[in-house]
Amino acid sequence: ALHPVRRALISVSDKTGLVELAKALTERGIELLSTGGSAGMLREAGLTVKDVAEVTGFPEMMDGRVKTLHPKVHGGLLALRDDPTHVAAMEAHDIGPIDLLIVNLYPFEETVAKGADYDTCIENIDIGGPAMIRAAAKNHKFVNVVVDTEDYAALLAELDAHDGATSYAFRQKLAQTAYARTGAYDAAVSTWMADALNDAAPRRRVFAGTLAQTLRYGENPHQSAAFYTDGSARPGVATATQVQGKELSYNNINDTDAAFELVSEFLPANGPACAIIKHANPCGVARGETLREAYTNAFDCDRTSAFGGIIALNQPLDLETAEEISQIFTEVIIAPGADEAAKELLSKKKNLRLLLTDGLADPKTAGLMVKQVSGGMLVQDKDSGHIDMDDLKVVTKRKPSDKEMADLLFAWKVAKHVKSNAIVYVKDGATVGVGAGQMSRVDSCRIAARKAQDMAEAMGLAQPLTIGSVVASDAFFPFADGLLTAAEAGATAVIQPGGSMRDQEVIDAADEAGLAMVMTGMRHFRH
Ligand code: 93A
Repeated sequence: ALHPVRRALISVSDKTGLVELAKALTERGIELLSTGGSAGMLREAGLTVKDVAEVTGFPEMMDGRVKTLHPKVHGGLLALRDDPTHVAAMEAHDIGPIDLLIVNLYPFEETVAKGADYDTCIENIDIGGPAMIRAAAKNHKFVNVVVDTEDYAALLAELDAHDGATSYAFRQKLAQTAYARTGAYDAAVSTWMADALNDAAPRRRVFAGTLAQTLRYGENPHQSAAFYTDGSARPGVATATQVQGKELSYNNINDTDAAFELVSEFLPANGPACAIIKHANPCGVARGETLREAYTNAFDCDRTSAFGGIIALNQPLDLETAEEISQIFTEVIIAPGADEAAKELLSKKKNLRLLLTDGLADPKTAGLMVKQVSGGMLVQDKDSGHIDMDDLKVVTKRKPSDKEMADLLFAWKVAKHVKSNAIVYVKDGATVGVGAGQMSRVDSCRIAARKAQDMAEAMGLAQPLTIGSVVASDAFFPFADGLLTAAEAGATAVIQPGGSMRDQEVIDAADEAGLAMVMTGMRHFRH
């Protein structure tokens, strides 16, 4: 079902490529109708265009709130060209058919992202645009609707392939895209309003994203996958600029996100920090006097796992750190910037992806996490919980030393980003053993200690680095066994939420082993 395109209505906020498109349409003999700003730009470019106001017989009014909401427009979009009663109605009311609609909406999402005030956001809710888009999409049997500047080229190619007409399959695809756009647009409006209400009441929600990238495959090669972005301006994997290397994979995106969110816990003002991630868990996190030292300290936690890992830095990548990282194979580096010299060096590493962000992500910002289960979605606040020194309760006879305290707080921040059950040993501002994702806490304690033992052997050290370390547990110790395992591994201080029925038993065991222990009163499960 080829259908010729004779008349187009153009009404766009994003005027990218507008003049070129309109010229191309005019050259193909298509008559143009347009709204105020779009028409003005086209006339300036020397094109012939008819104002929608002239078609409707009404001026654009109420600050533009009413410009295209008129039967002469909507009748032209919705009329079934093969239905005699519709054709008769068009004739009776002097409604001309519109075969092509080019609309992109008021930039509501961008306005919100910019932090605009309430009234400005309200004014940027487009009403007439979505109404036309939905009308044209419904009538895709005859009408073409283009909502994305990126589809202009495909439209022209289609017109050329069919001598000024388009195919039904093409219009159907456009219509599907169009409804995805209006759906996402209203989702953005309702999400913004939910945030504005900010009263924790149960609320209907719509989750939508914009297709940013089709991925080669998902977690495994037999799964297809894509990356959808939510328009947030938060520094991170979705908004980073990829400087080099092949396309990120599904797992890369997931791990890069984990790495960057973790390293963002460490303010650059407190010194350089590095996180290395494998399978969404950190296999090394450290501070350092220099960025290079932060990296090598993180690397030394678990050199075996760090191979092919994802590295996040809390400061711009410099040459000496880039040189150090280049010693082994790394999948991705993400950092808030990079020196020219570092970029130059890495450019020789074809398989390494370098992603640069605009600063770090604020770990305290609120947001929602969505997790899919069969038959639905689980939605919760992002874990933006954090503790300060004042929130800690010393529960043992011995108080942690200042040095232990610094490492405890460091270990706690890392534990928040380790899959539960999480156990993190830290010494001198570097993880020395990470136990992740175990079904029993005591296993996580053992695994982390054994990994430290393995590293000591590999590095030819006299004793594992857990000797004289501190340990963090993401949730309370249900029994004393986990704590005792950590003490045996050489930990001298413990940080954990507390709240177990057997807290006293665990505290007694800590006292007996000479450990210092603090309780946070906050848990950091992560699954
Ligand atoms: O304020 S509106 O919701 N009322 C309308 O009737 C209407 N018609 C088109 N916004 C409306 N539009 C939007 O105006 C389009 O979706 C487009 O984003 C914008 C283009 O305006 P201009 O051509 O004046 O720049």
